Amino acid sequence: MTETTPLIASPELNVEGFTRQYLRELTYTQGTTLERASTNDKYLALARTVRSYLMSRWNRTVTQQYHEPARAVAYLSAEFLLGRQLDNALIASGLEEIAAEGLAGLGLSLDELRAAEVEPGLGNGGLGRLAACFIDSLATMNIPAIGYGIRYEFGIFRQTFVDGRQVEEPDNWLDNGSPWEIARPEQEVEISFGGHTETTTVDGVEKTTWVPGWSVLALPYNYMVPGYLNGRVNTLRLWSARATHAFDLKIFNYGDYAEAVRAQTFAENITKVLYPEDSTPQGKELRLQQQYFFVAASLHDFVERVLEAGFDLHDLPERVAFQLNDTHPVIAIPELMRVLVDLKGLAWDEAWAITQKCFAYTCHTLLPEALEVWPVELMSRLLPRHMEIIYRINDEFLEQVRAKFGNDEMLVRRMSIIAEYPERAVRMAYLASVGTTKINGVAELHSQLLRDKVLNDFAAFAPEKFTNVTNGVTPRRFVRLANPGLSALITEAIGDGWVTDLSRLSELEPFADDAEFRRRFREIKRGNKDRLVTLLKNRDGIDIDPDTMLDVMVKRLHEYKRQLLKVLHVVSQYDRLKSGAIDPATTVHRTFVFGAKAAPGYQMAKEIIALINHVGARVNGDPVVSQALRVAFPANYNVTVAETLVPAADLSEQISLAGKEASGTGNMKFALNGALTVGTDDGANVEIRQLVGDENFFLFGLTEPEASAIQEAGYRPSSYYEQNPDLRRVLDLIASGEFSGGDRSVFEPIVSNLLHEDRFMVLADFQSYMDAQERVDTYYRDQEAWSRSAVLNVARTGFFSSDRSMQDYLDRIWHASPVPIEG
Ligand code: GL4
Repeated sequence: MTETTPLIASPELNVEGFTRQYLRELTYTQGTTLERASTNDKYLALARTVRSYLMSRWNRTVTQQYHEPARAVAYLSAEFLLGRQLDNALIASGLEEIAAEGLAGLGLSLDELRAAEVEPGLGNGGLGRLAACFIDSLATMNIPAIGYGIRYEFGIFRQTFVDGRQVEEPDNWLDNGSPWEIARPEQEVEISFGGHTETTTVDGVEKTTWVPGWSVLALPYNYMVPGYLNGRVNTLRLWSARATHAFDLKIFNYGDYAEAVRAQTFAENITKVLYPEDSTPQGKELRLQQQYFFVAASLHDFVERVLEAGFDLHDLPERVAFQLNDTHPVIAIPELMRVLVDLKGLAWDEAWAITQKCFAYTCHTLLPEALEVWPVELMSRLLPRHMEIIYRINDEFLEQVRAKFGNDEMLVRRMSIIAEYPERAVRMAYLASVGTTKINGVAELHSQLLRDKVLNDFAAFAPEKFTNVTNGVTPRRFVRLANPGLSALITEAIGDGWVTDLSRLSELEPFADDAEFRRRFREIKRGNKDRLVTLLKNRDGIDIDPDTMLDVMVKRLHEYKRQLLKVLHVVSQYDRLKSGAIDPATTVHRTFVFGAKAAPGYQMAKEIIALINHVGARVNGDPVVSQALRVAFPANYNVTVAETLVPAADLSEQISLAGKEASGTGNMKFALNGALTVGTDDGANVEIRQLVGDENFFLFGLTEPEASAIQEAGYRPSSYYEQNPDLRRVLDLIASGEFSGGDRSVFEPIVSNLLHEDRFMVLADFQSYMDAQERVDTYYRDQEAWSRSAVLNVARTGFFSSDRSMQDYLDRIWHASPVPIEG
C-alpha cells in the first residue's frame, strides 16, 4: 500500500497549538461554546484534542504494519479492563503540562475534566487488567501487536450497598459518548452459528462444509494503544454485534417490522453485557456465543490482512503469535482449523501443524471450577462443525497418547478433551493444551502447580510446552500516573529511565539508608493519603484519618482470597479494645480499607460483603473502638479508585490460601508503591518476598504442601475452634448477633461454614495471621525502620513491570522483535 494522503501535521506541541485545537474540538465537534459547555462537553473536547495528537502516529503505525514482514502478537482476550484513557494518552503524547496550562488559560481545570471520564469496565479483575497492562507494554516496547476483544455495551456492574448488602446496577459506560473509539463499519465480519454440516465427495476426496443456521455481524471498534513517548500507537480492536442486513431484509419483506427489530435485539444481545464471574464461569450459552463471536471475527480479520499483504497462509506462524488469554478464546483453535481446511482448502495435517504453531495458551487459575467446560450438546448445537473438528483433534491426540504411554485406558480417559461425566463436555483447558506450542502459568509457584497437578498428564506428555511467565503491571499507569509524588522523587534520585526500564529502581537501594530521602518518602505517602481522604469524602461520604496506618485489602470477593480472615482480625481487635485488653490510646491506629465486588450469583461472597459492612458500622459507631480502628468499604472499587488508593496504602493484604491465587497483580502494585505486604506463600507473593527479603515482608500461614497434606489427612476446622480461645471468642461474637442487631441467624451461614467446611482453611491460618499482625504493629511503631523497608520494597520490585513480563513472553513464547516507528 502506498500512502497518498498528504501528511496533515499534528497540532503543535505547545500551549497555543493545544488551545487552538481544543477550541476547535469544542466548537466544531461538540458544537458548543466555552460559556455554554457542560463538564461532559469540556471533557469530550479535551479527549478529542489529546487524541488528535496521537492520530498521525496511529496512522503511521498501522501503515507500517501492513508492509512489515515482522511477526505480530495478537492478544485474544474476552476482557480488557482499561481504566481511564485520558491520563495515559496525556503522558504518552507528552502533553500533560501543556494541557494543564492550556486549560488553565481558558479558566478550566484539568483535574476537574479528568474526573468526568467514566472508565470502560470491560473486565472483572486481575485477568482483564493484566491484558490492559500487556498491550500498554507491547506498544511501549515497540512490538507490532494488536489486542482483540469484545466491546460490551455494559461492563462490570456498578456496585452499591443497601443495608450493607451488594446491589448491582448496570454500567452504562457509553452513555456520555465514547471519544476513544473509532467504529469501522466497512470492516464488519459475518459470524455464523448453528445449522448442520454436510459432507460431499469431490474427486474421491471428502469435503465437509458447515451450513449455518443463523448469523450476526461483528462490527469493529478501534482503540488507540499509545506507546510511552515512542511514536508507536498500536490498536485494540473490540467487536460489537449487529443483526445482519440480509436477515433484516427478509423479515422486512414479509412486512413484520416488529419481528425485524426483535431480530436486531437478539443479535445485539451477544455483546450486551460482560459476564460478572471472576474464576467461576456459569457455562451460559450466550457466553459461548460471545467467545466464538469475537474469536472468529478476530481470526478472520488477521488472516485476511495477511492475505491482502500478499503472504501465504503456510507462513501464518511467521506472521503471528495468537496468545489465548485463559480458556475464554480457546474456540479459536478449531476455528482456525475450519478456516484453513474448509475455507482455504489446506490438508488437515498441514493445517494442524500451522494451527499449533500459531497459538499459545496462558492459564490463569488453579481452581478446578474455573476451568471452562462446554457440554457437547451445546457445542454441537451452536458450532456443529467445530464439534466435529474437536472430535478429530481428540482422536488423533489420544492415538499419540497411546503410542507414547501404551494402552493405559484410565490415562486416555483422564486426558481426553471430551469429559464423560457428569455429562459429555469439552474441556477447554485440555483443548488449549493440545492445540498450542506453549502453555504458561502466571507466577513460578502457579506454573509449578500446573505441571504437577492441574495439567500433570499433559506435562508428562509434552514437557517442553510448559513454561512460566510471572505477571507484571505497567509502571506508566500504576507508578508514573498514580503516584506523581513518588515518581518525581525517584526521577530526582536516579533519572527518569525507570519509566520504561523498571529494573533501574534497584538504583534506589542506597537511598533506603538516607534519612532525608526516607522523610520525603513519608511526606509523599502522607500526601497520597490526603488525596485518598478527599476522594473517599467526595465520592462516598466516608471519613478516614490520614494519620492512621492504612491497611488495605482490595480484590474480587472470593472465598479463596479470604476476606473473611481479614474480618476475623478486625473483629478480634474490636473485641480486645472493647474488653480493655488493649488500650485505644496506645495501640497502633489503623484504617482497614476494603474494596470488592462479588459475582451477583455468588451467595456466600455476598454474605461476606454484608458482614464486612456490618462489622464496619459497629466498629465505626463505637466510641471507644473507633478511636483506634475504622473500617472503610467504598462501593464499586475499580481501576480509577485503585489509582488513588494503592499509592496511599501502608499495608497490603495478600492473604489467599497458599496454592489458590495463581499470581495476583494488586500485590505488585502495592509493593511498587511502597506498601509492605502481609501475605501467604502464594502466587507472586512468593517472588515478591524473595526479592524484597524476609525482613521486609510479613509472611504467615500454611505453605501449599502443608495445606494439601492437611486436606488429605482430613481437615477438621472445628478442632481449631476448640483449641484456640481467641478464635473461639471471635467466632462466638459474630454468631452472637453482635454485628447484626442481635439477630443470630444473619451470619450463621458464614460461621457454620467456617466451622464445618472451611474449604480455604481460614481457621487453620487464623493464629499465624494474628501473630503476623502483631509483628506489623510492632514494626510500624518504628517509622524509620518501616519507611526503610518501604523504600526497599520499591527498589526491589522493578521485576514486576509488565515490560519484563512481555520480554519473557517474547523470549520464551512469541519470538517477535521490536520494530521502531519511522518518521
Ligand atoms: C486471575 C487470577 O485469579 C489472578 O491470580 C491473576 O493474577 C490474574 C492474572 O493472571 O488472573 N485468574 C482469573 S480467572 N482471574 C484473575 O484475576
